[in-house]
Amino acid sequence: MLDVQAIRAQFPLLQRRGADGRPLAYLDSAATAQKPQRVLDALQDFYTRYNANVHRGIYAIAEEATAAYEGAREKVARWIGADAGEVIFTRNCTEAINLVRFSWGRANLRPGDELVFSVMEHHSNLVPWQLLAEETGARLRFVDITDDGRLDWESLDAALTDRTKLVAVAHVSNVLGTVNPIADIADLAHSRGAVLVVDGAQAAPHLHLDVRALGCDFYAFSGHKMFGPTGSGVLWGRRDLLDAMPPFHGGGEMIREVTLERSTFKDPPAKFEAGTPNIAQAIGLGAAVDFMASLPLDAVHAHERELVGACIDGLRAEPGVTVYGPDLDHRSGAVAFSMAGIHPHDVAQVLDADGVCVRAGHHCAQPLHQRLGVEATARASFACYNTQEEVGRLLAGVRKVREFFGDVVAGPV
Ligand code: 7TS
Repeated sequence: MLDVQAIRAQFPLLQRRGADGRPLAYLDSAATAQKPQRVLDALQDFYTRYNANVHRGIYAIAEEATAAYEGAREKVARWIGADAGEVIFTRNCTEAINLVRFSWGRANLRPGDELVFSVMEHHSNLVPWQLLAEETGARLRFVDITDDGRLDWESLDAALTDRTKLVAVAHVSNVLGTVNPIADIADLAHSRGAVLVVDGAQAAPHLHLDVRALGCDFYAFSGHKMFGPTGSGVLWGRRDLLDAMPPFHGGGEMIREVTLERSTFKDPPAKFEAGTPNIAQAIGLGAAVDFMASLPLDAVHAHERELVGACIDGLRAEPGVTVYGPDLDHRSGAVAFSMAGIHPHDVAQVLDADGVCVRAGHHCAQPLHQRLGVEATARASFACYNTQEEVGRLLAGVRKVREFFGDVVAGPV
């Protein structure tokens, strides 16, 4: 059994109380996770004890800063089963995906090549590929989902041709919660000669990743969703691909030698980290990895599964509520739902009055909402620190929403 109270005690924000005196029920970790004390301490420690730029100073605190920054890279690398030289620090998942777009994409795509992504993608794993297609003359092809919110395998198979150069897919959907079978997708993509980019933003907070077992070529995620600071993100890439790619940004710290006419570049990851990086944030992300490594992850998974299961069952039992996404065996921490005739913003607002934080809107997945036939949904998302009591507060809030709006809205059920 997971000691959830002991986990909660590590998160100062979870001690905050709402207007009614009860603690906040924070059910929006898919947007950003709360931060444990050890991450806050790591930031404070850096700024108060050894704030200096990295990779240049030869005085003591500069060396300490460099060691902590590179130490964080090694922690992340170990956590995802990679070598530190393959781990590039970025600002967030979005920047990590755009790094692939600019560095790999522009060097490897020709007119007539094809890019494949699914309708369940977050805009961060969709808009960059639209822009890349415009920039290179490549074409876009799309993978549909099944009606229960899983990747449609036949549609994926049909979308892949001998012109496919890149397949982009989320490991876990931020709306449907669907966990996609990355290793199988990698096999299929590779059999057609394509590289696979995985958007791991919603997987990294829940799973102990092993990028080699997943078999993908690039894996992108955000630090702030896995208990780290904002401004921290990661792109993992296969070493041979990174070696062959041109730089992302040009500037200081990524060069070997510069003349007025031209420059040569360092090896990865330095080649992709121009300028002063987000040093504190990377160190904070290292502390977030320490936090995750301190958890009994099997118990965390079981706990999160129980929360999601109770949430889905409870919502489905409410008249007029539709829950999106697959069954419990194929999903992770996000549960999107709608209430007949009631706008999700109204749902979120009534819940907020009871100190329950959920997100409402299209969750940066407009094509997915078009596919689902709704403009917007409300979404509860869970992390290791959430409790059944909070699920109960969500369900009570949903009942209150229905009582409040039920009489005034004559919408379709
Ligand atoms: N990919 C997925 C699957 C996401 O859920 C998000 C953020 C991103 C990429 C982008 O992450 P960023 O850190 O670069 O912004 N998702 C959400 C969400 O669901 N609600 O707020 C942000």
